[in-house]
Amino acid sequence: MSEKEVKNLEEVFEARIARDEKIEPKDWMPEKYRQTHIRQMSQHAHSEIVGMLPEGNWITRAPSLRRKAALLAKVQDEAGHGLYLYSACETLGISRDELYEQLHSGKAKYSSIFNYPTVTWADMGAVGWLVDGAAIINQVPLCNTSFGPYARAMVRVCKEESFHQRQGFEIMLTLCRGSEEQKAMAQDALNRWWWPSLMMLGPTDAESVHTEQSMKWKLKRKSNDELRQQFIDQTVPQADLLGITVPDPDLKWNEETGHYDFGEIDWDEFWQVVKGHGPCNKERMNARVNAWNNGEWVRDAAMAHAEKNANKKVAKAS
Ligand code: FAQ
Repeated sequence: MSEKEVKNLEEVFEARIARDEKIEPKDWMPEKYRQTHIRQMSQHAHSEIVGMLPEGNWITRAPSLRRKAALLAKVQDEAGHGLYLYSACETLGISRDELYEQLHSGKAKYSSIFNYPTVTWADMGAVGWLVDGAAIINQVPLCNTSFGPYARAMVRVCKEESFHQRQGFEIMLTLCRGSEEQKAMAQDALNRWWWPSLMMLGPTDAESVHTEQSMKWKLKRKSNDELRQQFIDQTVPQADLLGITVPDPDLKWNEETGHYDFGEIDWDEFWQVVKGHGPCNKERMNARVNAWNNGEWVRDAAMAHAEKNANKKVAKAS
């Protein structure tokens, strides 16, 4: 293709983005747009799949049948989200095997938040309330993102995340209305999950290398700092309602800006976790790699079965 032809295609593409038209897999797109989407969508898919581990840890120890059923359903939903996202990613010409390989080799990232341990039952409340709460704030704008398959996957994901957030909040509410020990457990979970939840929304806008381009392509509709402020403004009144305290002495309502001011985030901790040195990074990766290796015979059997059926159909037809 000549330079002029590429330039024309780029102009048509930019005009479609400007008109808020969805870009579909078979449409022409700049190579960088394709790669950026593979990066973000696959990291998102990996996060959903790795995100099943901290909660999976509590399925056998849920305090009642009702809690166990809800937790099982939530973890299953997360598997579903990973699958929609991997499928949406595959429409961009990368295979599922390549995506897994990127995760298992450490080439692709997944969300920092899932490298923290879930040590008490209250963590199931805090993860639903705070982690799913932050995830929804990040993902609602993605329902309107420019790449069609990602936007459509996000519509269903957001509906389910919204249920997850409410079930988490309800666990916290039950604990906060319970005994002194239960309320202390809820407070302890908030203390441990608050700052990692703020970090989960990504580095500050000044440090974010991808935001500017992703906003131009309407992949991102809001910046990391905007989403973080929205999360804080929405969540602090919920903590007040629960009667527990956000672990930030600098947190203060600002009449002038109409937002909460908040304290310094420990970005060193964030980058340490992103680089693989968080409390559970090794455990999480080992769990995923072992699941892949131990599942080899299942994949082989499924392929052999599919091949046998296909051969049978060919034999019948001839
Ligand atoms: N953890 O320039 P930016 C969930 C990396 S799903 C690790 O700001 P961008 C559901 C970033 O990749 C949670 N790495 O990047 C659930 C980049 O590195 P790279 C996941 C992070 O893409 C709930 C570098 O830092 N959600 O929770 C993180 O413009 C409960 C520079 O950053 C999504 O993936 C981080 N937190 O903005 C499941 C949503 N933040 O790639 C189970 C979609 C940044 O150049 C239980 N993703 N980095 O090597 C996004 O919205 C964006 O990708 C951001 C980052 C906002 C995460």
